[in-house]
Amino acid sequence: MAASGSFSAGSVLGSNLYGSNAECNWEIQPSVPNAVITLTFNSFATEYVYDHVQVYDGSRLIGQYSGFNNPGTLTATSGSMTVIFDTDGSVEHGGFTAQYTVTQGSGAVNPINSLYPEPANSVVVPQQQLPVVTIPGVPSACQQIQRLTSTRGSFSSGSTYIDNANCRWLINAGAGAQVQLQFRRFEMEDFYDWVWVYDGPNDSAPLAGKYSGSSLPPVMTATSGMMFVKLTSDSSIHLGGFDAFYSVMSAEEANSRRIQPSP
Ligand SMILES: [Ca+2]
Repeated sequence: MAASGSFSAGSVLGSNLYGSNAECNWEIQPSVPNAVITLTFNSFATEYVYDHVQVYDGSRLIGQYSGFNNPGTLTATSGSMTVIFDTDGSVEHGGFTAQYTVTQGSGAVNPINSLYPEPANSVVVPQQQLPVVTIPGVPSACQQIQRLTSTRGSFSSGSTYIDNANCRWLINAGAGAQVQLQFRRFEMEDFYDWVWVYDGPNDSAPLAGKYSGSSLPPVMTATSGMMFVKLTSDSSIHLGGFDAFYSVMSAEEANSRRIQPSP
């Protein structure tokens, strides 16, 4: 392959799906000395577990990926990268698009998984700009984080959620502000499908609660200025999901309440 480019399986731009019983193989082997290969997935949708993508740095497996979780950006420092896409005989999705760039590394041994240093003499190949792609039939929040910036609003899983979902909403209220969340409808497959609420920008933040089943979760408040909500489901049985309403209390408002004397 050349020093930069892109490839895909299936067509996430249209309604085309990848094929069943496929084994596709891409090898990126630049002739650049100390080549550092950076691969970025622009979109990703495969059947969880059964249709998967493996990415190798030389002969070392970086990871195996499936479902709707975009693997993001992966880096190979061994001089070659191999991408293998295996599918089984049933259930197809839109597949993926990926682009790669090759830069010349410093020749220093890079620790595995660390970010590589940007050497002064590196040649960075301009990245090809791909359009933002969406997969038909999959809610946008289940493809990329849906960002909510109004001071109040609602969001929903839709009238039913999807299998193998990883849907994400981020309410960004700003520093000092608080976010209050109230569910108005809630129906998740008990134990197998969950809604997670975090007090912070992502799922590494403190967990405010995780909920399954059909009881309405309590009203929750995030005090960090951001609230992250995630819906995950397994590969079978999808129910009604949820509708939720949120409102933001500004830093000033939160502060004035804080200094009020207790009753
Ligand atoms: Ca399920």
